[in-house]
Amino acid sequence: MTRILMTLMALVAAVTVSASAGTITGKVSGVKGESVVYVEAIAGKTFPAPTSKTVVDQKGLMFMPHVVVVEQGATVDFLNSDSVAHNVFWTAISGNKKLGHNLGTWPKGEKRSFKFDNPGVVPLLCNVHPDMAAYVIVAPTPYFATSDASGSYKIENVPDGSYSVTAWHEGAKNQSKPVAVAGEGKADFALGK
Ligand SMILES: [Cu+2]
Repeated sequence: MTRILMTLMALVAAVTVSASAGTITGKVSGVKGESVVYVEAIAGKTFPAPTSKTVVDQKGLMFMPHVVVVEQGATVDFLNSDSVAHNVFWTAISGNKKLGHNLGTWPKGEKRSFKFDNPGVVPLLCNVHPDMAAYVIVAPTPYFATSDASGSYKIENVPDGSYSVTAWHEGAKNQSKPVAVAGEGKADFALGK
């Protein structure tokens, strides 16, 4: 009995290990520069809030980085490294105006934090400097990646399964497609306005 149980446990462990080693790779074309690709919410699955902190700085009158992707529930620290005051606000998340928020305005060396509990696209603005803009993409799963400048991306540690995968690029229309992962999955996207 014990031996059977141990064999079963070893089998479960082996399956768990192989299931966590999958990847989704592909290319986003039709747009220039980096895109964000992420696995959409998975029915019946929730994920613990990530503990890693993400920083968006304001430096040289620009948000740095310009595009950042975080997992739902992540906290982003907004810094100000300039000698002028900056503000951070967004009017909506993925078009939902109820999720608009203004973090306020603060001077150099200070930071304000925000926990993004709702997935979607957060277009960051600064009401002191109308030219400043950036994006926080809040992915509903821990399975996301930023493409390189050529559009190639790789999402790692995706368990085997069937997913809806979305590609986002600034100024382009989102595209989602079904992807089956069995160790590997592939999805190419062609984005346009
Ligand atoms: Cu500013």
